[in-house]
Amino acid sequence: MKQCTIIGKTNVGKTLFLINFAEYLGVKSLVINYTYKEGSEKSKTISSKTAISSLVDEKPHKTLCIQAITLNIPIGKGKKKIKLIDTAGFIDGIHPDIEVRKAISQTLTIIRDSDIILHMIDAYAAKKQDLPSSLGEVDYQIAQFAQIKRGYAILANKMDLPGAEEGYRKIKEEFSGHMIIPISALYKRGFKEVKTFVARNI
Ligand SMILES: Nc1nc2c(ncn2[C@@H]2O[C@H](COP(=O)(O)OP(=O)(O)OP(=O)(O)O)[C@@H](O)[C@H]2O)c(=O)[nH]1
Ligand SMILES: [Mg+2]
Repeated sequence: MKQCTIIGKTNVGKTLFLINFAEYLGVKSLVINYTYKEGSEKSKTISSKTAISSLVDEKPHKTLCIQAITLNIPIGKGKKKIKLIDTAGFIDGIHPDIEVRKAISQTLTIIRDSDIILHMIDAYAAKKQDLPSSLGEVDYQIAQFAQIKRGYAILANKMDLPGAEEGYRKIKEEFSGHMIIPISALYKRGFKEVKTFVARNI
């Protein structure tokens, strides 16, 4: 099964996207496979509402392990299964907490095995400084190494927030030449375009 991995800085909206994108594709209860840093695995079935309240947070570094779901992507008249993977978010520089550092290194290992990389950037924070999700050095590094993958796209998230349009313009300037899809993980906007991109690359 092809792997599609969501990466990006902490707090940009990766986990909310995973949950709401699954719901958009008709998944009512989510079977989430957790892979922990030390290698153990666990599977849990939860509703999207419960998933949002327990896995999404306004505080950074909520996700500290790999969280994967299997999705059916409609292609022509048929469907193709993919593994959609949510990861621990990056920061610029080195995090003081070893658990966060370990989680980030787990994210790095999974990128190698991925067929599609969805690099999420917070469009609302793109023109702001000092937010955990502000556009930063790590985003330029991701764009550098991830573009060797055929299926690499930037998702400019939080387009529902005031000022995000400006941030989106900045993202387009900074990452010209890359595929950039404006979305709102909260309101499920831009999801059709993401679905088309994924379908084209599996
Ligand atoms: N307004 C708005 N808020 C969003 C959107 N997407 C995510 N958020 C909010 O942003 C915060 C972070 O969302 P998460 O999905 O936990 O972010 P994450 O990238 O998984 O963060 P880590 O797990 O720390 O890497 C939460 O308060 C979300 O409700 C969006 O499209 N619009
Ligand atoms: Mg998360």
